[in-house]
Amino acid sequence: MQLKSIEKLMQKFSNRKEQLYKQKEDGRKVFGMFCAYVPIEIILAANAIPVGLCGGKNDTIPIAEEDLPRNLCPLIKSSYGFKKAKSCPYFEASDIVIGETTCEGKKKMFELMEKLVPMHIMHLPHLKDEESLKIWINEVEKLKELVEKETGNKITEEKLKEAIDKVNKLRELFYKLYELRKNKPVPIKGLDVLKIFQFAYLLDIDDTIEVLEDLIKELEERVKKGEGFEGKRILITGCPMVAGNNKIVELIEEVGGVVVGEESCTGTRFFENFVEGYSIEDIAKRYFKIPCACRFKNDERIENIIRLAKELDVDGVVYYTLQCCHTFNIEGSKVEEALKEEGIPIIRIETDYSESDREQLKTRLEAFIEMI
Ligand code: BJ8
Repeated sequence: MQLKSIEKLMQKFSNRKEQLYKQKEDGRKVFGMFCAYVPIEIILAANAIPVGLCGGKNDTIPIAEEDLPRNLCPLIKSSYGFKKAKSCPYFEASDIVIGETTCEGKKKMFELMEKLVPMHIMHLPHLKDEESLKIWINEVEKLKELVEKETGNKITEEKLKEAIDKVNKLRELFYKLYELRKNKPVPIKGLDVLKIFQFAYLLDIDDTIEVLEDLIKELEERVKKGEGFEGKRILITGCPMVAGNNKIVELIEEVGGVVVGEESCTGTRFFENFVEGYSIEDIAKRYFKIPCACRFKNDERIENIIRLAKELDVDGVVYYTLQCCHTFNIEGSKVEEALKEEGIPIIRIETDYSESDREQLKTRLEAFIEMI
């Protein structure tokens, strides 16, 4: 029961490298990014291209460990390894890379990475008060200046409005997708949705919008016919699962679960909240709200998880942490406590990009799914 829109997504992804290099030849600048906090509206408004660079593969970790400690988050090592090995076409296409002060590991890795590629670091304050918001608005202003300088293109009010409307449209489509996933049976598997989020960081935004529009129509048809997937309904929450890292979703769906939602940067943190207005300040305010565990006192995230679990009517929550990701790991205790109070079953999983724990994780997830 493969969806035509997912086939189209895969097709677009396989053509993306060629398309990106062609866009570069045509004079468009490429901005690499490591985080959902980078406001892509600014990049698009200067006719430049944003691409996500977070690494999701184990292969590049050994070369990264020549410079980085072994006990470090695999996402950080994989990303650094891709640059060091020059093996990622998106990295190699990037004219400049935007980093940000989110977690300790990424921040310090950027200090090494800036020897390999031109970088610009955005200061994301970890507090959520008014003073911090001012700092962040200023950071977004600075990004605008940098993007204008790098591209030689002025970000006019009109261009900014166009970009804001486009990214909001993308968000609206993701909201619709989440609405459709409330249905029983759920019309789409979690693994297909994960691919959409992963590729949304890499594809041309117009292509992602096209795929999502087709997908919504296909899913509406499925819902009308009562078609879809049965199984224990699971919400995943935690670290992002970037391209190459599908292990947990694959396992959940192998053992009788079906992922119906993701509270993650390859999930709701990517699209929730519209930019409400057309100024730099409006853009900054939307991104400032992203509830990443690297922020101090992140109760909105816990509220979101409970809300999503109820809205999507899940049977259980899989809390997923990458090894050595202290922020998400520690916040997991608060999430676990809050979910237990609500009577929502939760399992906490910590893993890396290797396959060595696959069988062990499968056994634990199988037991969890049987129990809920
Ligand atoms: S907004 S989640 S994309 S920082 S998993 S590298 S936090 S040690 S990726 Fe993230 Fe931005 Fe937050 Fe989203 Fe560090 Fe944790 Fe590794 Fe992480």
